[in-house]
Amino acid sequence: MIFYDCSTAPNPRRARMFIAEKGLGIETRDISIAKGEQLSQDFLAVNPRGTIPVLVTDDGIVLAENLGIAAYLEAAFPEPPLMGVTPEEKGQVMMWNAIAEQQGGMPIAEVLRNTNPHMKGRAIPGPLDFEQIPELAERGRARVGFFFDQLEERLRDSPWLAGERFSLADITGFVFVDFARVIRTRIPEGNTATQGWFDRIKARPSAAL
Ligand SMILES: N[C@@H](CCC(=O)N[C@@H](CS)C(=O)NCC(=O)O)C(=O)O
Repeated sequence: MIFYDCSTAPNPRRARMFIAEKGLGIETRDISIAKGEQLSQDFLAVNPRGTIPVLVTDDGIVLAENLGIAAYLEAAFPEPPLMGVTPEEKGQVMMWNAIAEQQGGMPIAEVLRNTNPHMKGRAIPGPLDFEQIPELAERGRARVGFFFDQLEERLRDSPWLAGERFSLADITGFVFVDFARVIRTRIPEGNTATQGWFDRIKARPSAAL
């Protein structure tokens, strides 16, 4: 297998943590977004959508998208389970993963990509160029606040996002909470359940990679 990673970006970090939590060692190639390598002919030949992460299986199947990579690795290497064991857990993992991705990752990206001068004309990842829309950054900020509220409410009742077991949903939530620093946003003071959860994940070896 070959794993296409980018050390500076949040979505590849999610896959990198998942691979580490599975205890797998996979040949890794770093693609520098800063140098524009994701849009090079060589990389577009691997993933025409020009995004990272990508996992190429031993059979040459190309898996872009975190969820595709995670589902494949979970099926091929079931231990330790990271996507739930019982039907209830499996449902909750997918639900909280989607909440973290769509209500955490997306608004943070909306703020960053619509304000950062280096991302002018690159407001959306991928092969097409889109101009920045400042109003989206404003909307994104309000949505990030709501994301932190939702996390705190859930983590006051549950040790992990999907219940009693650490999962893919925690990896996704953790990576985006950490990435919020790029828009100068931290876990709000007083959100002690979220802070405790974050610190427990930060102490895991996979978070240091
Ligand atoms: N939904 C995709 C998102 C992948 C994605 O957007 N990756 C970003 C890095 S965080 C990227 O490839 N950016 C390339 C660019 O900005 O041109 C996934 O979960 O794998």
